[in-house]
Amino acid sequence: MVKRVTTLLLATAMAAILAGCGSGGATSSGSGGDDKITMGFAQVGAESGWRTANTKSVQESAKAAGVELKFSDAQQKQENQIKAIRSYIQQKVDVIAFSPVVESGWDTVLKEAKDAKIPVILTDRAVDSKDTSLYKTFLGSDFVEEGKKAGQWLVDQYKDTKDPVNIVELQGTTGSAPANDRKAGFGQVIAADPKFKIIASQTGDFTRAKGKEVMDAFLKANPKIDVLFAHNDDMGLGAIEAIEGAGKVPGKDIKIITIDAVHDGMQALADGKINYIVECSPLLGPQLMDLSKKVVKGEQVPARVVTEESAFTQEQAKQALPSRKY
Ligand code: GZL
Repeated sequence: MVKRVTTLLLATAMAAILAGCGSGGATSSGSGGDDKITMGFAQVGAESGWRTANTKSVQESAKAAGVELKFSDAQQKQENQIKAIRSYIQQKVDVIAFSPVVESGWDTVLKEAKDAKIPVILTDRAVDSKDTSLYKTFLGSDFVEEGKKAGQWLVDQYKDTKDPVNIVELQGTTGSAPANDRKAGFGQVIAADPKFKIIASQTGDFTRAKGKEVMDAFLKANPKIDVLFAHNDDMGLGAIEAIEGAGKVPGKDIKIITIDAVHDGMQALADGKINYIVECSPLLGPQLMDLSKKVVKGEQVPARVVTEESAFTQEQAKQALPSRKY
């Protein structure tokens, strides 16, 4: 009798220990339940209207999907994102997602996540790691395509003139995928005609304040500016303040093309101060949560998920504004 009871107790104890070893995710994060997962999300910062909308989408989608979200804001510093990822590894989250502030310098920390058997999802921005096994998928826009759309609008607008078209460019954060790729796509398209000249190009770090500051300098140094290409709405909105401060009319004296299509940008477009906006959707939350649940279960996911987006003229902005979600 005693022998049978001991065997039963041992078997029960063994079963309990095995259950606790799980996948290193749901059970070890102490979140209980089998399909409830914990996500560590390392956000870039809060630099723009786009980022604010993206953060809202991630937080609301996590709640709706029953995903326990640990969230950090890196104030646009790579070292802060790396620290956050390391802390998520320590906490043994089930999945890590982040938007890399710049493309380079991620291999070491991503290898640490891989060694800890925690899957990583890139969202919004990409990394230039050669080892694509360091992350499960990249969910976000095609920034080269966005730059090309911006360039094509300009080519179409100036198809009937041979005069030089002087362009100034406000680049996004130096070294970031959107800045590198938008510049490349735009440059590829306007290279078709030598009348298009980028006479000045500098980073405005995706912020309104820096966009205004750099546009002020562009205006002082360049008497004839025909076009501004800004890599996001926020820098374009800052530039509008500088252009008006210089006594010029934005959208008329200087044509303005931006990328994002956040509310304030679309309002300026509808008001005629911006001429064309290429959309870059920040609403990545729902897809991110779906992909995260799949990778935690060990299911296959596409290596690349490109978000759908369009572009807007001034007329189209007037029609679209009332129903915009951000
Ligand atoms: C693009 C995103 C960029 C936006 C900016 O997906 O990374 O960062 O275009 C934001 O507005 O700051």
